[in-house]
Amino acid sequence: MRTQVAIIGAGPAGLLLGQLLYKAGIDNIILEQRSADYVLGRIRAGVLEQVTVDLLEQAGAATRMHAEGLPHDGIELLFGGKRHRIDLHALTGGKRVMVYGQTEVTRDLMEVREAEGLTTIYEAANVQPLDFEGSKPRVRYEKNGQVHELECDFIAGCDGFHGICRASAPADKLRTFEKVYPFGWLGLLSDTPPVSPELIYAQTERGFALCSQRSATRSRYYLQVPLTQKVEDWSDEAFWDELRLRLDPEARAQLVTGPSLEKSIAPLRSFVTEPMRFGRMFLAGDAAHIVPPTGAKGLNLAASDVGYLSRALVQYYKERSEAGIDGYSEQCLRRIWKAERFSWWMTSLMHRFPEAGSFDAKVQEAELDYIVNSRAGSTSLAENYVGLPLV
Ligand code: RFL
Ligand code: PHB
Repeated sequence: MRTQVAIIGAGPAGLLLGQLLYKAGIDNIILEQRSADYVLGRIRAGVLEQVTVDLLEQAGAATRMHAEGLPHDGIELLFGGKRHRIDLHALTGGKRVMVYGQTEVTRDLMEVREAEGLTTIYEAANVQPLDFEGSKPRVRYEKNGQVHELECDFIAGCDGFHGICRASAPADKLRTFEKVYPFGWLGLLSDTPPVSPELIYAQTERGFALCSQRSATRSRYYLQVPLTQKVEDWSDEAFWDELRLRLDPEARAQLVTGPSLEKSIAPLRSFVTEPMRFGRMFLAGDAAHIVPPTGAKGLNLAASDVGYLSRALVQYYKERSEAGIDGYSEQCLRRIWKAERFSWWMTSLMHRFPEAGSFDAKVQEAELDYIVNSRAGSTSLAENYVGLPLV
């Protein structure tokens, strides 16, 4: 079997790349180790930047998002028991974000891919990128106990943080930068109306909480929890009780609770790999970097990486120029490091750190007070939250 671009991983990065390349007339095959249902069962991100919305449009996968997604013009910061609105729209000259779940983005991309008759090989085992430092890369994989090889011009490693592509890159050519946080997020999804029209990011003495949503009838809430805790330690009742304690009186009164549809704990981490290209293999999305979810940037970075990569590959095939693929890593990393900085900053601002003393707590309070009361402070948050432009 042969294709132009072999894509490893059918998460949002791989599926979006496949669609952008297809639209530009570039042939691709996706290899995914899990089943489609498994991929759709992962409840993750919920906030899309305009850049991501634009790329989904370009990919021809934006119809349902425009019909069902919720454009949001602001977010609220809750601290000292009071909520303060950050007017994203006014502070950024008219930009906004779209609240639409990663599950839905993935489903829409899977559906357009299937409708176009493009190949995705699910449940591909022992996927191995080979010979990417030469001119004829290959990907070996097993399906139903049989070994297959896919020949290609390029390999796109869109296989997430635990994938095989970064692990296959030559160790002496790879640098990693990492910060692990001493807490995780316990998330709960429920068929209950959101507590408030906009997202609430809450900084409290008991720890961080986030009130997010998927629709007018489905909510997503998160609580900062110590890494020592397990999801089994948290009954639904315990979750709702703790969330109430981290809200302001009005939100507490408004909160509608119900049984959880999903509950899970995600550790928080900042991580970057440099470079993102090894010969004819590129890394994109979580395969190359991780951000803590506080800035809502993980899925958006995955989208902007593949936006750059598809542009670079179009340049290669249509204009016979290698300038795009040569500049890919540097171009991505410039945007990634800014999102890493913002996500780290939002995490530091909003969470309770076990090692922090009373001085740190006062500085955190002062910073929050500065942000909501200074136009420069709010603008900086807003500009990063809605997403920096693709350059
Ligand atoms: P994904 O979504 O992890 O997809 C990678 C795909 O590659 C497959 N794969 C392989 N396939 C073949 N062979 C192999 N050897 C393979 N190894 C892996 C996997 O099965 C998978 O289908 O990466 P991608 O596409 O880069 O997308 C990135 C986003 O998923 C991610 O950045 C965000 O979801 C991060 N994230 C969040 N981001 C936010 O902005 N807001 C959030 O609330 C938020 N919550 C989360 C998250 C990530 C989580 N993880 C990774 C545990 C919550 C969780 C729990
Ligand atoms: C979510 O809805 O899952 C979500 C929203 C905003 C974040 C993180 C997660 O910052």
